[in-house]
Amino acid sequence: MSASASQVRLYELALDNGRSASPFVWRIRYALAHKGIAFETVYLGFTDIPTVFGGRFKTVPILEHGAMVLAESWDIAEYLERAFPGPLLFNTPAELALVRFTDAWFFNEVLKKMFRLYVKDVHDAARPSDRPYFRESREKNMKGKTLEGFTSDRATHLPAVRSALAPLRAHLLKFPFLGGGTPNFADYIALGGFYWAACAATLPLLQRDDTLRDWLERGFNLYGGIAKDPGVAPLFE
Ligand SMILES: N[C@@H](CCC(=O)N[C@@H](CS)C(=O)NCC(=O)O)C(=O)O
Repeated sequence: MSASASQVRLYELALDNGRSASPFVWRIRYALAHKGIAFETVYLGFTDIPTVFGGRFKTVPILEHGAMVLAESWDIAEYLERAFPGPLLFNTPAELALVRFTDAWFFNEVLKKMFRLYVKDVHDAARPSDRPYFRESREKNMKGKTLEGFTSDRATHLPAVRSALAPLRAHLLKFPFLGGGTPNFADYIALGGFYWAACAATLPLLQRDDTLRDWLERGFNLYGGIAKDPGVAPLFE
């Protein structure tokens, strides 16, 4: 059996409502769809991660493909590109480099701010058996605050997240996707972040008239409606 014909398994993070909710997992779900790779999902809770593969990995996504097992979303994306034919995720090294820049920008300027807004919501949406671990591991970085204390004034942080999104809005007024005429891994990185927020959020992230709406709609509808999920919380006020 060739490497590409053996079974692909993606280890994902499951919330109590059964949804797969991790921005890092979602970029890989999109990448697999982009390349047309069939895969099987293995759902893990936070506290299940150390119980698979002898505790080798601390985070999901984890990808298993024949004898190859790896974590870290960028390593997985680059592996998929090498191991599978089909549409390229990165058409040139320059595209890959720019997508890496987009990822660094999105993580530092947007995703970290979203984590700040939604950390308690993620706790509340996690499987009950994961909640004590999630609370303890996150509160360690909150300088003595509880999840409740840390997020009690979270609405005051909304304007900062919304204005951090200005570069996305400016670009998407000119192009249908971050990748230009067609979506690329930069779109998948950002869309994964928004889908993750929608899975747990109890506070809408965006204003009703935010111009990101059309791109989000297009992005969630890609690949037969990959992230179209009427059951998630509204992203818009
Ligand atoms: N750098 C990693 C980050 C992955 C990551 O942080 N995953 C989170 C879920 S969003 C996780 O598995 N956390 C496990 C934990 O907090 O114990 C990647 O790109 O894959």
